[in-house]
Parts: sequence; structure tokens; C-alpha cells
Amino acid sequence: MTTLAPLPATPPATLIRDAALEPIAAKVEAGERLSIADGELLFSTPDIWTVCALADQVRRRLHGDAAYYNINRHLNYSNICALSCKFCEFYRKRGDEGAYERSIEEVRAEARRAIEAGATEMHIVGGLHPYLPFEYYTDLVRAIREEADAHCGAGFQPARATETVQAGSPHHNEPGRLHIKAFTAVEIVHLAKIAKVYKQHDRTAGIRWVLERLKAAGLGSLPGGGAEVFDDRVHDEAFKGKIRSDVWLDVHRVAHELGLNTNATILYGHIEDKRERLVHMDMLRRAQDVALGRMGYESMEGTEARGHEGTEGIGPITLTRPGTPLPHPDLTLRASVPSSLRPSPCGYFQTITPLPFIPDGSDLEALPGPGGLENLRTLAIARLMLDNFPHVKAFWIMQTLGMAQLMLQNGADDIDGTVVWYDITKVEGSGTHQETTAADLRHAIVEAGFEPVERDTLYRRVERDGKPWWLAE
Ligand code: V47
Repeated sequence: MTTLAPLPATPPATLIRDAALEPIAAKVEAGERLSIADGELLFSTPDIWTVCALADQVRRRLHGDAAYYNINRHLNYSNICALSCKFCEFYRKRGDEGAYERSIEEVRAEARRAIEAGATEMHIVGGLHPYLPFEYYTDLVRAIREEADAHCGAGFQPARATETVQAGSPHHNEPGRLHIKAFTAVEIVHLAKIAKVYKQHDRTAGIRWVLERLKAAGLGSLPGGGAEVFDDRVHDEAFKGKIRSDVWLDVHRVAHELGLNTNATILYGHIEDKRERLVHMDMLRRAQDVALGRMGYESMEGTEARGHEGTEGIGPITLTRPGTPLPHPDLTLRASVPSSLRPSPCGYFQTITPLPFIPDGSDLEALPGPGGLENLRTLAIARLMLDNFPHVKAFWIMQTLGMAQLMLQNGADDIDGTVVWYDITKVEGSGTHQETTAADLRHAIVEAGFEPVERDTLYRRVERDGKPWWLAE
């Protein structure tokens, strides 16, 4: 392959066709936080390629040529849901044709297959099932954990993995074994209600109760689903009955306090407007300011305190300033502070995944859904606005693998994994079997001009010799 000259740090001014973007380019160069007004300009400018070039600049500053993927399995334990969100094609009511719930033994068998295939992660979500008891969920996590422990010889090399992880890591999830990333914030609140521990006047107590029990059973992190768009108008029109933004953010804050890393999503391209997308991104980065502040990251000097509930007194903490270390499970900031005084454990948001609305089969089917350029621009803007999220994922299942390649060149650094089964959205004609191989993912990444890096759920480099795998030094 021909080697190209390195890109200039900033798109040369002559390539910025819309001069109104120049102040934004200067902020990006300096690693400063963009305002919502900046974001509005990024959405309205006809100069989309400058938007993309700026996102690529940030992406390369954070990750160089690396592009991440993982070997994973998505599993939906049930599609029966008490809610009827208008954008959703996945949910069924009990007794409906196609309604299902997986037994613990079925989940256990799927975990065994995943481990035998060398998977490092199971990503598990489902509907808000009205009848399954709380114990179903802890049993489900425990069953997968038992399989991971019992079959660690199949897809896992314990000796190498144990050597690489520092003692006292705040992440209690055992390294090198199948990682369980499960349950959106919406499901966590539902479980608190099922267990009858959810109290409106002190909702975090019930959330904490649930998360502590799931973590003790083997939960490793939370996926980013269920966020949709943090706006009451959009909420009431498209997903009434679901938790609102403040509750979604509470769940993730409590998870971070318990040392669990989490992800975030934005479901765009339906009835929301651009400003609502930007407010959503702003709320997420403020929540991340809190998480990073707890880890010891410091805000930019001279920045005024923010006036947003729960983040008072915390200024923007960006990761996009040159030389800023990315958060990592074993990162220690302020090493001079004795470990007994460091806030621990500390979880944080790892990844933002912009999810394009797929209308087919939903109550909003008459809407067109976002087009390719809209998807590209939204992902690039997510990279630019979410300056304190280490990773931006182009989820190939919803974006297509071809678009995910393009997105790697315009802000994304991750494309998710081999997936295998996916029921929430379906490509026409594919059913729920939507699998790609690790070789296909690597090929797509190389073709896009990047170095493929297999990661575990916490973005540690994975090395493998066939199916056995371990974490890189
Ligand atoms: O929560 C539902 C969304 C989410 C539709 O954390 C739809 O790494 C588009 O959250 N069109 C589930 N989106 C997927 C998800 C996810 C996927 C990959 C990685 C991660 C991660 C998280 O999908 C749901 C909902 O927000 N969704 N229906 C639809 N018609």
C-alpha cells in the first residue's frame, strides 16, 4: 500500500470553504470546548467536509491510526416490553406472535458458544418485561459468569491475563474473562421497580441497590442504550413512559460511583431537531465532567463553573487538548496522592454511539430516516462536541459496514464487533442473524486506512493465538 504524507494538524485555512468555521477550527486546534451555538453552525454549514476534517483531526489526536473492534455477542433475553415506544420495532406484548423470553439455560448455552468462539464480551439487553422477577436478572448474569469461569481454558489464557492487570484495579470485573455488558439505564430502573426498591423521593438508593447486586453477580459495565434524545418534548411524543434524561443520567452516575464503566447513545433522525441533539450531547459531556473530575482530571483554567444540576462548580474537562491522557481502567492521575485518599472506584463514559433512526416496522415508519450525509455529519459533530468521551462508535449494524468505514475517516475510532445475533433493528431480509467475522472487520478497517486493534470491553488491547486470548502488556 502507498504510504501517504501525514495530515496537517488543522485543515489549512484555504481548505475551509465556509469562513464562519474558522473560529471553530481554532478552538478544535486548541482542544477547547465547543458551544451549542458552534454545534448549530456545524449542522447548518454547507461545508460538511470541513466539519469532517475537524472531527478527523480530533480522532487522530486521540487514537492516531488505531481503529477498534471486538469479538462479541449481542443477546436479547426477551422482546416483551411494558412500553410501546413509537420508534421501536423490537417490542412485543405477551402472547403476540414472535414474543419470546430466553430461559437461564438458553442464555447459559449462548454464553458457552460465545466463549468457545473466543468472544471477549456479551452485550445483553431486553424489553421491560412486566413479569420476570428480579432474581431472573441476577441469575442470568451469574450463569454467564459461571460459564466464563468453568470454560476459561476454551477462549482464555488466565496466566497471561492475570499478569497484566495491576492489583487493586478499581474494576472488579476479572480481566481476561468474558465481560458482561448488560442492561440499559431504562432496564436498571425497571428492575428497581420490580424489586420494589425504587422510591421517587430517593431514586438513586434503588438504582444503587440493583447495580450492587448485578455487579456482585458479575456485571462488568452498562451499555449506552435507552438514552434516545434528552428532551421532554421528544420524550412525550416518541417514547412516553420511558425514564427521562435526569433518571438516565442518575443511573450512569451511580454506575460510575460503583466503578462500572458505561457507554452512551443518541437516537437521532426522527422527530427531534438539531438543537435537541446538541443539548443531548451537552448533557452527556457535563455528566462526563463529573466522572472525570472524580478520577482526578482537572478543568481548564479560568473556565467558569457550570450551572447544570449535579455539575455545579465543575468546569469543562476535555480530553482533546494535546497530551491529555485518556481514561483507562488502570490510569492513575495524581500519583503523589496516597492510594488510600484517591477516590475509588471510578467509572466513566467510554463511548458515544450515534444511532441513526431506522423507521422500518415502527410506528414512525412514514418518516424517511436520516440519509448518509446526515449520518456522517452527526457522527463528526458528536466527535467534536463530546470532547471528553474517549471513543466514538460507528455501530456497523445500524450504519452498515461500508458507512462505518467512511465514519472511521470522519471521527469514529470504533465499529463494535462480530455481533452475531441482533434483534433490535434488522437489515431487510437478514432476520436476527447479523454476523460478521473478525477477519471482515479487520479487512474493512485496513481498507479504510487504519490499523485494526482488537479491544476488550474496557478498550484494553487483546492479543490472541486463535481462540485463546489475553490482554496486551
Ligand atoms: O436503546 C431502538 C435504539 C438502542 C431503533 O453501548 C433504535 O456499546 C435506531 O444502545 N432505529 C439499542 N435505533 C442499541 C444500543 C447500542 C448498540 C451498540 C453498541 C452500544 C454500546 C449500544 O437502539 C436502543 C434504542 O435507543 N433503537 N429502535 C430504531 N428503530
